[in-house]
Amino acid sequence: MILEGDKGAAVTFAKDAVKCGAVVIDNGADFRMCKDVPLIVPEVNAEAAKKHKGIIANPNCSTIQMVTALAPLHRKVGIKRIIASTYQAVSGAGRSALNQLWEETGYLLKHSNLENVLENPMLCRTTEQSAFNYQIAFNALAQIGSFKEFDYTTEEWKMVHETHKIFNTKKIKISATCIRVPVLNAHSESIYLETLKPISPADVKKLLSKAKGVVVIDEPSKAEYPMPAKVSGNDDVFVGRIRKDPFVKNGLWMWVVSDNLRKGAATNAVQIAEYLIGKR
Ligand code: L14
Repeated sequence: MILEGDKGAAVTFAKDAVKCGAVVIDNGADFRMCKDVPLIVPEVNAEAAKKHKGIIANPNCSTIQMVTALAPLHRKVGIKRIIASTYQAVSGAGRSALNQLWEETGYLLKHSNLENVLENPMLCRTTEQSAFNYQIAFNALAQIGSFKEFDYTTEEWKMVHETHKIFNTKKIKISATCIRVPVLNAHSESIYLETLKPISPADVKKLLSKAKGVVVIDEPSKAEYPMPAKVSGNDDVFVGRIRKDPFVKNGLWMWVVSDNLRKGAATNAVQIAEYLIGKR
């Protein structure tokens, strides 16, 4: 069978698999916003998975780690507004993207030197075959996906629409900026939120420490906080830098790091399957 353009394999295969009696958990973006397709993060909205009609969607990696960290807070004090900035790893864009980062880094180390790179950092040429349009080594790209409404990218809109669907409310004001950074694996997110009811940073730490799938690493006195190079290879969502906005009532910051290939994709899909067969 031929896959349809740049659509995920599920567009071609899911309906037939469902006809044969399978339940399809799709890791792609094609069905996420369809009405009859539950969009599931087990820690957040597992029960909604039961309403499936054969297809269940796995959310976008950036959405999964954000809602996993925020769900306990949303349940307890309500979230009014979210402003998120992501620092996304190259692995999300696939093996060819990882190769691009690796090769560019190697090229610059071999053919240039620090003084030269500081003066003229964009030494790597990209081609039509490159995963990113621009050099990713020693760089940061303010584009993930393509540009859409109000000049937000598809990745930024996914964080808005998918979060609304998973939390089952469109009332939360969400705005995101998604940035690609030259990190190999695990996405980081700087998340600012305003809650409806007040909660102290100490209580946020307590609440998140008890939450399933969440690990708090937040010891400023010991310079301990989550970081992608350490979190890569783990299944949990790691949260640190929990602190209040001294100027805004009910304003909070946190730093959320998770392995985008594991909890952001494969692990979450397996957890949905485990829930369906009663193992979670
Ligand atoms: O929507 O390029 O599942 O890092 C996941 C990987 C979107 C792009 C998705 C990336 C994709 C993202």
